[in-house]
This record gives sequence, C-alpha cells and structure tokens, in this order.
Amino acid sequence: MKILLVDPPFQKFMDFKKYYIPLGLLYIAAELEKRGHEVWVYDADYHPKGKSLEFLEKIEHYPLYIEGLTNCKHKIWDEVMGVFEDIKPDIVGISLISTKFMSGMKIADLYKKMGVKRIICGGVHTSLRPEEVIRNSDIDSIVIGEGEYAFDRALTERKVIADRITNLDDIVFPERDRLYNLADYSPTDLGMIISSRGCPYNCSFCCSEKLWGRRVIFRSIDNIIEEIKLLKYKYGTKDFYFIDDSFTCDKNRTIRLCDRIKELNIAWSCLTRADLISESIIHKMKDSGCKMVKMGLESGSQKVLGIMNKRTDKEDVIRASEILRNHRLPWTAYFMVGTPGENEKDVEETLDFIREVKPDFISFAIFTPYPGTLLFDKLGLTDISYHFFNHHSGFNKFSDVSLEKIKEVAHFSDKYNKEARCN
Ligand code: B12
Ligand code: SF4
Repeated sequence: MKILLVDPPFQKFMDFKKYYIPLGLLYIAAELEKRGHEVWVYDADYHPKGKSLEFLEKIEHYPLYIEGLTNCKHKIWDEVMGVFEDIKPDIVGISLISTKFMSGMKIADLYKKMGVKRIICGGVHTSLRPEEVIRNSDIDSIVIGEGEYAFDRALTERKVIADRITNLDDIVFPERDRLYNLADYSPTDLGMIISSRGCPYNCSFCCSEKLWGRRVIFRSIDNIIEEIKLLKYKYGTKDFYFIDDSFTCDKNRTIRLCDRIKELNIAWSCLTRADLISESIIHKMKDSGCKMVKMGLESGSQKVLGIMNKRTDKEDVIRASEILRNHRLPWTAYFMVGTPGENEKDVEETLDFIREVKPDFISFAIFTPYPGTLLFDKLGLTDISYHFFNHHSGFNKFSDVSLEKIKEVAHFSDKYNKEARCN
C-alpha cells in the first residue's frame, strides 16, 4: 500500500526556519517499509529558507499562523495538496502534537476531500487527548502510544492502544531516505538521534510522565553507535544532536557512550538538566566531541521552580554553569515566562539570574499548559481554543505577568543573544 505520513505545518506559517526532522514518523516509515509498504514522510513544517525568528518576532508573527489556518488559498495548503497529487497515497498518517492539532485537522479535511481512503492519527496529542481527535469525522483511526508496530493494526481497527516497546534495539533505524524532498535537508539536519524514550522526572509543565510513566527505556550503546556510523557514511553527517528528554540521566551509561563516541571523531550536542551535570561527566562529554549542552532552566525564581516541580534549585544551576565555563563548553538555557503563580518580580529575578549564570544563548517560551501536564489538570481546562493555545501566542494568559512584560523579556532575550553572537 502507498502510505503518506505527514508532520503538519506550524512554524512555517510564521516564516520560521525549522531544523528538526520528524523522527517519530521516520521510525514508523522504516517499520512499514520492512512490511512491504511504499512510504513517504512529508514534513510540511520544514522551511530551510525560513528566518531564525527572535522571541519578539515570534510573538508578533503569531497571527500569521491563525490567518493561515483559516485561509484555504494559503500557499502552504497548496503545497500540502500538491504533495498529495504527486504521491497519490491510499493511506495518510498524521502526527499531532498539541501545537499542530488544528493544522493536522485541516490536512485531514483537505486530504479526505481529495479522496484518500483512510486517515490515521497518532503522536503525543493523539495519545493524550484521543477522544478529541477521533471525534473528527475525517479521522478513521487513531493510535495511542508508539506507532512502529501499531500502525499496521490501525489499517483495520479504529482505536489502537500500543504496548510500550521494551526493546528499542528491535526496531529499525528511522528511515531518513523516506523524507519527501530529502535533498533539501543538510547532513546536520539528518543527524538528530534519540537514544532513549522517557524521563524519570515529572515537571508540572511537561507531559512526559503521562506519556512514558517515568520509565526510561534505553537503546544499547552498540545500537546507537551503529546508527551514528550509518549516518556518517550515508549522508556525511559530522554533527549530531541527541534529543532524549534527559540525555545524561544515567551517568554510567553516558560515560560508556562517550568513550565509544570519542572513537568516531564527531561533534554532538544534547539536552540535559543542571542537576545532572558534574565535573567528571562534562570532562568526558567535551573530550568525546560534545560542543553544546542545552538545559531547561525555566525560571530564576525558586518559588516558580517549585510550582514547576522542577526539582532543581538555583544552586544546581550556578554550580553547573561554573563547570561548563571551566570546561569551555557552550550552553543554551531555555526559560518560560507566564507560569501560573509567577509575577513580574519573579520575571525580574529570572533576568537577574541570567545575568549571573551567563548562558551562551537563551531561549524563552510563553508558558502554555499543554494537555497531559499537572498544570493543565490543575487549571481545570476543558474547552481549549487551540488557535491561541501556544508557546508563541501572546493571547495566553495564566499568570499576573502582562503581555507588555513578556515583550520586555523578549527584547532582553533578543539583545542578549545578539551580544552573545558578537562576543
Ligand atoms: C525534538 C522535539 C522537539 C523539536 C522538533 C520536533 C519535530 N520533529 O518537529 C523542537 C525543538 C522544534 C520542539 C519544539 C517544541 N516542542 Co517538542 N519535543 C521534542 C521531543 C524531545 C522529541 C520528539 C521525538 O522525536 N520523539 C521521538 C519519537 C520516537 O517519538 P514521537 O515523535 O512521539 O513519535 C512516536 C509516537 O508519538 C507515535 N506517533 C507519532 N506520530 C504518529 C503518527 C501516526 C499516524 C501514528 C500512528 C503514530 C505516531 O509513533 C512514534 C514512534 O513511536 C519531544 C519529547 C519526546 N521525548 O518525544 C518533545 C515534545 C513533542 N515537544 C513538546 C512541546 C510542548 C514542544 C514545544 C511547544 C516546546 C516549546 N515550549 O517551545 C515546541 C513546539 C514546536 C512546534 N513546532 O510546534 C511536547 C508536546 C506536548 C504536547 N502536548 O503536544 C513534548 C512531548 C515534550 C514534553 N514532554 O512535553 N520539540
Ligand atoms: S521537562 Fe524535561 S526533565 Fe522535566 S519531566 Fe519533562 S522531559 Fe523530564
């Protein structure tokens, strides 16, 4: 059967460059291909010529997304329909995260009108809000959980609940060759890898616990090294990015992995937490080619960190920043603004904290209580207006922090990063 798997557009409406490949869909594509299907993965959000938007621009460009959603003549929908015409799939699979829910439903509407036989939805949002997805008459079936083995079942069943995959080495490597417009991707774009699934923590703004039950399943080190070697050989990738929720959560494994990565002579970056950073681990990471560490610091106010159930304190961050600086390992810090319970004094504390710990780059998002999170449940949200419900959206308001203050933060952040680039 001919299957088209789609990652719906979101940032592209705002002319925002996206660097990430839809890894989940590429995993599914590899399994489906093994079973004899002809598969294409279309990342409708990929925009290599887009701009790297600054925080203020993100807020200001947000209405472009809302406009795009309601404008059937938008060039992005033309492109979406053009890909359908080109491939003429029998089955379409749509990946949904909450930010892309509206956009995904629009694709389902367009493709159903173009005559596709079956539309299957999966992804994080489908797993967390299955009823909200399946009640749409364009959707024929849904998969809750990981799609590699479950997609096939969704060809005949309406609602599939996937068993958790316990041996990740058993699944085929994500098939990047199945990307529609593969030629547009750089070797670095293709170097995104996930070496584990799940996270042992339960921050109140994150849905990881609901998705994975705080159980982390790791791939074997041999299996990860094999994928890196394959990407190096096949696409010439020299720069890799581990997108694990918390890459260094098992210290011994990280050290063993670094020892093996070192032999490959590559550069790499990862996501981690401040409390998982130590002298020994950073020494190993740097020595094996790590060139950037990204951390969700979220806030510089201990009170807000408590609300977030972050389980790190400012002292952890100060200590981690010193270790990173001593090892000359650049780092990026992610923050949020507008968390319930946060006020403008807390925001000022965050900005002071940034000046104190001096990350190399910073990134801010506007707090959004995504489904599946403790804060979503606490706020008791029922009827969500997904058009406005978004980490770019200045329409979000869940705290005493005003939009003016958020824009002030945006100015600070953009100026900070500009100065960082000049230094
Ligand atoms: C890499 C990543 C990103 C990348 C890009 C991801 C991409 N491909 O576009 C970047 C940095 C851009 C990003 C940004 C954001 N992200 Co993000 N991201 C991730 C991360 C860490 C990994 C995604 C991944 O590849 N996972 C690995 C694969 C194997 O899993 P998967 O994608 O879920 O796919 C599996 C299943 O879901 C299912 N499946 C998926 N699609 C389909 C489709 C069909 C038809 C079927 C049957 C099955 C199926 O099968 C797949 C294989 O098992 C996840 C966390 C995580 N560990 O998953 C968060 C996550 C997806 N992100 C999240 C969020 C909130 C965001 C942001 C809003 C964060 C922010 N505040 O800025 C933005 C929004 C970006 C946007 N464009 O809308 C949330 C989503 C929450 C939600 N309710 O939707 C997650 C789950 C993190 C979390 N725990 O809270 N993200
Ligand atoms: S925010 Fe990061 S550390 Fe916290 S639960 Fe989510 S993935 Fe884990």
